[in-house]
Amino acid sequence: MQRLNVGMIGGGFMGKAHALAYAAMPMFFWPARAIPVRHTIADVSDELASDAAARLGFARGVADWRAVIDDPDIHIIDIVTPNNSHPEIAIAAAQAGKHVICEKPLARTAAEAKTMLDAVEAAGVTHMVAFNYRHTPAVALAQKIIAEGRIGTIRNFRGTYLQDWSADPNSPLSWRFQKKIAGSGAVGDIATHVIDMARYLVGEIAAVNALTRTYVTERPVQNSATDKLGAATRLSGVPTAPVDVDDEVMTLLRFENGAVGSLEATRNAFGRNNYLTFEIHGSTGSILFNYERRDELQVMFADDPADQRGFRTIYTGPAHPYGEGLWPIPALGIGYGETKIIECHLFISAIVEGRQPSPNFRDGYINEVVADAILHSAEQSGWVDITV
Ligand code: NAI
Ligand code: SOE
Repeated sequence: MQRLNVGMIGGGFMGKAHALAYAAMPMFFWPARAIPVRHTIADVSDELASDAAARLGFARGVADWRAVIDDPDIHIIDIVTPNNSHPEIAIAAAQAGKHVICEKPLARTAAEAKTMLDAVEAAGVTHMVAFNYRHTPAVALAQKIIAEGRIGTIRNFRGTYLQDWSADPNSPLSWRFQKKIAGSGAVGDIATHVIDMARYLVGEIAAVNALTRTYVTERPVQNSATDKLGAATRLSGVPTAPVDVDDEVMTLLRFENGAVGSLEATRNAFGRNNYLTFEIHGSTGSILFNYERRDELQVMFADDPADQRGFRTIYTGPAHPYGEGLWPIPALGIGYGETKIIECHLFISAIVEGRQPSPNFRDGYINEVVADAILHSAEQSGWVDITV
């Protein structure tokens, strides 16, 4: 069986998630189209790189990502670093003829994302952007139900992504609160996941009308470069510095196909953890999903008998998307890891078959165009058309 050597750049939260997926994917999707091999990992120092290699099962760790790109034995570059470094690494990887998977958001701005898209297209390599939530079986099932016309013409999409890890003002000024590294706040970090869902489920977005808010304007400065995500690492009695990104965004959406919608995303909603939801109303039914109950899809079909109308719960399992590779009975539990295992399966299959997976860098670029339009709309107060 073909083996594809992976060079991973970054050994933090997503390094762990992607490493798990490389190890586990062939156990789930067998026979695998190819076996991904955890070959080399880079981080910012020898110490961090060696630690990441030992922890995440890579054969070696190096302190310079360029050494990974220059290694002729490596077939895949996996970018799991903060957002500002995505373009330089992805473009170098494409120019070296490597297949590339890059975490979301693809870049800080649409202009940066376009340079990445141009580079992978010019090089003819396989590329993927890691918007993994669309691979949750219940979300893929929603997409199938919509594509089959079971809820008719889509009229309304209502999406949220609510978290509370940054609601505490003492949670540190990690890279996610610095525009020069992250690009934006909740918009780029989590609203882009909802944008990806909306495009996947409903279609292209034509215009947005948004507002943003920053509630915590100063945060304590942290020593480490890694983001430990909030309250778990509350700091007090240390110097503070300004936050220059949004904490929260709300926007109206107009879709090209005539549907309308809304999106809310915040990292400051006490009590909400990974509350990524959508409710979709069509002319003959409705669908409801909440990632915090990710085994379940709620559906309502208008042609049900009058005395049985109402939302019903489908528990995803072997009969549903990706069920052939996952667990043998419904409700054993789909986790975050499974979404990354499915993502890995789709990426490796696309490489072997010489085609592009979905979502790829073009999706990553379009999601950034919508994110930029949201930020622009919030600045000028009014509708902004999406021009790709
Ligand atoms: P993190 O802060 O946990 O880890 C980042 C790692 O990259 C650290 O080990 C850091 O030392 C290393 N690093 C930074 N610059 C580097 C460079 N130039 N060369 C090599 N290593 C470098 O960050 P996290 O949470 O893993 O985020 C990484 C990316 O993944 C971001 O783009 C983020 O938006 C995305 N992400 C996506 C998620 C999803 O659900 N798809 C979830 C969490 C993050
Ligand atoms: C923090 O908001 C974060 O880690 C995001 O960066 C991820 O994209 C999201 O999946 C989980 O939350």
